[in-house]
Amino acid sequence: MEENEIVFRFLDADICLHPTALQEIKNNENPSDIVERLIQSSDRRGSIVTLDDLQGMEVVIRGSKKRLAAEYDSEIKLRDISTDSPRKGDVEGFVEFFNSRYNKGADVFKDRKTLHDTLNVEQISNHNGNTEVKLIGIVENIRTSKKGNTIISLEDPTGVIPVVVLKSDTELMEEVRTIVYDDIICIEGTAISKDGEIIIAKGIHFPDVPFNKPKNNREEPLAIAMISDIHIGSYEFMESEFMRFIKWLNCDDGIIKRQREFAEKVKYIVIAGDLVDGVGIYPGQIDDLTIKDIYNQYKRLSELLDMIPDHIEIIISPGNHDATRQAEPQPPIFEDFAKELYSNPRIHMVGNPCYANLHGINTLIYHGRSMDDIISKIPGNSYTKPGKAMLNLIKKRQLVPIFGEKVPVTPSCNDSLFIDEVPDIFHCGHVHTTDVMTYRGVTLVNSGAFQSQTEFQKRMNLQPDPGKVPVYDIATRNTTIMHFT
Ligand code: D5M
Ligand code: FE
Ligand code: ZN
Repeated sequence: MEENEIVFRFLDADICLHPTALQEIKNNENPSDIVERLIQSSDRRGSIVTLDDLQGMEVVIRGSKKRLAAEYDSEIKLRDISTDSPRKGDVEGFVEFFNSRYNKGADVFKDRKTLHDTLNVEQISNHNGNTEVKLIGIVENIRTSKKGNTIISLEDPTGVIPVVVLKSDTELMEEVRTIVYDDIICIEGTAISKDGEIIIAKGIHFPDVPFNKPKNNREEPLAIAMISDIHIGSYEFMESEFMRFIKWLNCDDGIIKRQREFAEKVKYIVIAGDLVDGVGIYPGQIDDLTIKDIYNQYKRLSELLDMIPDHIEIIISPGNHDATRQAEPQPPIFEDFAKELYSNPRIHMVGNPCYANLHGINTLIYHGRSMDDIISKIPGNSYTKPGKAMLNLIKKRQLVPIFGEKVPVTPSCNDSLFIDEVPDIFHCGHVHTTDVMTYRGVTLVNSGAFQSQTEFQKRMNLQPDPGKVPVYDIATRNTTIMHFT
């Protein structure tokens, strides 16, 4: 039945149709049946038939072919960090890497009006008497003095200078606890010449994100669903919960209207690593696997993703369980292991980290391995609230602030793990707990997992929070956590 026919049939019956109701009827498998049922079901003369009227008659739920998000073409722009810069693993590579980290941090600080007038270590060392100064540097060392003050050795390309944070300055001491080696910070304080130069700190700044980040004003009724840590192949992979997620995306029978309307908006699924459990990731893993072959793990993943409606685009970034280089930035999952994924045009294989601009929403995807170090080294962080650890990362503008601990890093002449674009969404996984928070217009999302507690996590006393999916509504910029347990 053509659109015109539907409209005229209703007009003949003296009934108006709301355009959204018209769309639903048009897309239904049997439009003429619905039209006649609607006209005959009650006296609607002189009234307007809306989408709610159709819902009331259970017309839309079954047989509707087209979904809201299917009406929109995708808009995807990818910036894959892993292909940004060439590898250089020697000493020279590390020097260039830290120079680049310094320059990127300094650029962010110098963008701020209040931090235009910074000096360098050499200029500060050449002054006389006490002077108020601002200095940008990399933390070379932090120690506590005999009197209980904290001494930070701050380095820039011209030298190193000790910065003293007085024990009595409790507010500043609180900030100091979040500083780690190799952080780039800006110090405000008084430079004093006394047996060599020192700075008494009065303020400490991280590069941070600006207060006045421009708001995105896209209004399309679309959404981005974020998942991670599926761990296919593991005994603990929660297949039935994952199937519930897929059913929801398919708007299957049995879901309530509000949930169905939300599912219809999903245009993108972003997966932030650990798609499969892998093989040989930790000692004895083979006993924890239902699928013991990594090729078959990715094959099963492909079968499951094939059940997701075709109009949804899927962005796949790897984690530490995936088949790719372990050092970060990680290239995409190697093609040889996941041929089915590569041959699917609506699946986009990217590295870790990666910026994915989805309908104007700039999404920074990072698996989140560095959170293990943040949680163990910076007081006040925990596995139950990964949003706080992510807040640390975004304030430092660093995906891997701590070197030489759990996260192997490939140095390059460009510190590609510096967060040089302020994203709309910062999406991590890895810790297997779900968390959503906003900070100065950036939505921080940890997408939990689809794996229940493993023996390893039990021993480590890690309590996962699986089976939940944060979904970001592009028009409202709100994130809703959907439960599939
Ligand atoms: O990581 C799943 C969870 O286990 C995550 O919360 C981090 C934690 N984890 C992983 N490896 C370690 C080590 N070596 N020590 C402490 N905690 C760890 P996944 O990447 O899925 O294995
Ligand atoms: Fe994981
Ligand atoms: Zn992981």
